[in-house]
Amino acid sequence: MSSGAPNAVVRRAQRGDILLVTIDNPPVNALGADVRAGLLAAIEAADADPAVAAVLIAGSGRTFIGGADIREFGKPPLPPALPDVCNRIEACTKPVVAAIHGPALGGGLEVALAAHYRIALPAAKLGLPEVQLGLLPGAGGTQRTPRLVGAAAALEMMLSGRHLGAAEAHKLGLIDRLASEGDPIEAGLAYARELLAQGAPVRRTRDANALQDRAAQTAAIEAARLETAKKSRGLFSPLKIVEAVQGAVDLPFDEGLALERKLFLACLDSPQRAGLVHAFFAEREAAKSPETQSSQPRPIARIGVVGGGTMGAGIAVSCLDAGLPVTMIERDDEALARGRANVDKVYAGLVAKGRMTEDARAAVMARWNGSTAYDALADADLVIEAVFEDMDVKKAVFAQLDRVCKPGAVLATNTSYLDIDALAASIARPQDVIGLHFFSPANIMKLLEIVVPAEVAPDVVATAFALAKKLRKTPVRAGVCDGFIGNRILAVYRQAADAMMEDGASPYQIDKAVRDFGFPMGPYQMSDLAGGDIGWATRKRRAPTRDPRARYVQIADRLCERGWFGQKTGRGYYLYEGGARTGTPDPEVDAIVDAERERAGVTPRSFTDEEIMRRYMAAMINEGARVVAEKIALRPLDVDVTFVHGYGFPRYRGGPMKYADTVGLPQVLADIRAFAKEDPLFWQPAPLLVELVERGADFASLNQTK
Ligand code: 3H9
Repeated sequence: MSSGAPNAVVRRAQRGDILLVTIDNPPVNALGADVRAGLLAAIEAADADPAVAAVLIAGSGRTFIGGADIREFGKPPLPPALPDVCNRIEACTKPVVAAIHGPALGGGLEVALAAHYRIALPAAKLGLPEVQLGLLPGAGGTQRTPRLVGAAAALEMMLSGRHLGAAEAHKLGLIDRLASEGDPIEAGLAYARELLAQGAPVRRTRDANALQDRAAQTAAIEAARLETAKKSRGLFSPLKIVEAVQGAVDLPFDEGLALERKLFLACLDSPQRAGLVHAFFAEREAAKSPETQSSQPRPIARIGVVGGGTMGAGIAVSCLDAGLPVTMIERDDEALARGRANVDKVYAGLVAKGRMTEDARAAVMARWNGSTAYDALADADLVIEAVFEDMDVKKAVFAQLDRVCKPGAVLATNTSYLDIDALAASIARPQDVIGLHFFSPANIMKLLEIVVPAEVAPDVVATAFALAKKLRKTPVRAGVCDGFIGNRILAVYRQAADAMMEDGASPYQIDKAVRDFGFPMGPYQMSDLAGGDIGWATRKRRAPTRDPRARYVQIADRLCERGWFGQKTGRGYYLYEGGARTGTPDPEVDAIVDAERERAGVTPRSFTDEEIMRRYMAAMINEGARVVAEKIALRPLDVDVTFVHGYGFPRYRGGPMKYADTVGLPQVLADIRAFAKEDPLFWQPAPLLVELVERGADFASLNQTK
């Protein structure tokens, strides 16, 4: 695209003496090469044309500009570069106005900041979310924002990545004018005319003076540096953001821009950027399934939840938060009162912290209904069963649902492991039965595994995805198997961890290695948090079908036999004295581990943290490959999204399958083959992994993402 001509994605229209420049690049007006060229050309044309007195930049559709085109990152750069485009906009000799009516994010806000005046409509959302992609604002954002709003506010925006509403942005000084609801272009034109009538000058953000009080700016930067070093452990770009803002305070504008460019390129090259961008696209791809493409969801206005325990209550809160009315079923009045209390306690906590008003709590609780009679679910559009994890108990619930629910109601089970095909086959309407696997606490955790049994109707699957969207969950489509995507893979890498524990690594060393890798907690802390009894029940259930040749580490059973289930019992792998939430290592556990090693005839050896992670990740990746090959996960990216959102996998590494690609599949396979020398049964390479290595391919090749 030559930079002299208008193009299809940047339209120009003369409105009196104002040149209206509209970006029309669906879906979000991202600043791809054509848009950049079009903007540059428009500004040059405006400068050269005596008939133009001012320029108005606007976005078509719902978005002003969603930022740089994320798909271009990691590819050879295409001119013109966005910083140059922004500088050219700022250098324009005629007033340039930006009319912001929707998201103006990242490079989108940077374009607006390069304009001389900004007007925003009520739906505007302004933010610099680059940090969430492992980047920093790289088109002048780190230099212009502090000059406009001061270092503290600029750092807060850039380090949190949060979106500011129009009113807040106005208060902060990020925009000059708030417009009321209406046509953004008309509002922008009126503002531009007003400016012209006043003889308003070209006003460049590079000359703005919010950084004058140097001592205050430096103090704000120091505070941010300390806070970031603590809070953003392991992350690359946040400290670079602080450094760039330091440059804004210390350096002349052009030198600050050069520093920003250098730091931006370092971020762009980092594996964290690749991991985070992968996660961004993966979660959007995962939210699509063959069924959402082919069918329309059924309407969902009323929700039923069977069971008011931890899961049932969490699910109810999640639905209530989304504005849906919920009817909860429990077996007797006492259990129902407990269920209601479990729900109410969440809101009471918010009120106590000042995050919710009493009135708002009352309004939410007014949407909650309870009953001990299933007939109360007669008009529910979707019912989620969250009772005890036992097939007979669940079948009994489903028999009741079959009896009372209206035709077409979606009947969902929140099982973590059980065979949903068998559950569906136990009633007369298997086409309406689906799995909705929430993660605890269900009102907080983002992941929702949508488990698709063989007989389910496609529009029921589409309805489950629509529900996930309403609940602001991150959905992943999973097939039926023991544990679906997440828990099935978890069971395998837990076995790898247990084997290392028996072979000589302490549970505390393993947890630390896993935390240092970027997980918020290690597998034994996680077990203590979830309750060791849950895994114990699963192991007992699986015992009859376990391969008798398979290694079975019994340490967890020894703890459970003592009633040490973790936090809730005051001890598990760790000690939780006086109700503490953070455990301390327990010498008695060390003694039990020693005794088990002896019983198993193992001579303990030492492990480096690196070896621990190699084994841990190899087990996760190998089982991930099986899950993909069996179509339990549609693509490797579905495994990645599951682990990032449900299992604390560090987002900046993209997910286990992305991580495997980063390490290189030949390396992962070589590790597995080396480990197989000790335990060939456990460390059998997944055929898909072998095949990909033989073809010289990677997991990304199976993702078909853009
Ligand atoms: C940056 O700007 C760097 C600069 O500082 C420096 C450069 C030198 N690019 O989320 P949705 C796609 S970094 C390409 O479902 P919504 C998305 O994949 C960037 N594609 O919609 C999806 O595609 P598909 C800083 C993008 O209405 C479709 O658009 N900006 C981009 O719920 C719809 O997306 C950001 O980080 C993009 N920038 O939300 C903002 N953005 O239909 C990232 C979206 O094929 N974007 N797509 O699946 C967002 O936060 C949301 O997309 C937005 C709309 C709020 C804009």
